[in-house]
Amino acid sequence: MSVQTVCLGWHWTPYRYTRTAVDQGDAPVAPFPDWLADLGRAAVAEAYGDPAAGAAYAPDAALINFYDEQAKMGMHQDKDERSDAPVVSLSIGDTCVFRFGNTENRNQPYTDIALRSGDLFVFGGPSRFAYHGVVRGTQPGTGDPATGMTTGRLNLTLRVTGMP
Ligand SMILES: O=C(O)CCC(=O)C(=O)O
Repeated sequence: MSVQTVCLGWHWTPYRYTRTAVDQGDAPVAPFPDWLADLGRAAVAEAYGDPAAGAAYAPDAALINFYDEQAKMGMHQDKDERSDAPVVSLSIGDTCVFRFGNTENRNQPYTDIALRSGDLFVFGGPSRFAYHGVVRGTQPGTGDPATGMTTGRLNLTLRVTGMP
């Protein structure tokens, strides 16, 4: 992993969620905003074709990752949550190659997908614990200037931590 990360709601460090940023002097964690939960609910409703699944979705943490041109993220599973609720991923800025694998191990078979600014990707059902990662090298100049980002890529993943 070579991204820069900030969290909302709960702070994530390998391999746990905490109420404060334990690796940054116990700094407070910014709250998880209602509008972002609404976006997550809309994404799940659309991906599942099921308004009830969307309405039931209650994310309480977001990891926000910034990728510069050199950044990558190795193949991993999102499994530090005490919940199998979907993970909703939103991409903003430069296009990347997202590698979507299988649930058994970090090897092939996997599918490489270009994630562009504005793309939403939902990990749910049998794909919830699929290995995934980002290939090194976002594609400079491919973002949408209307986002206000001049360089790099932001990825937000919305999660249900299952924490009390
Ligand atoms: O940047 C991405 O599209 C993937 C992010 C990711 O895998 C993660 O936050 O666990």
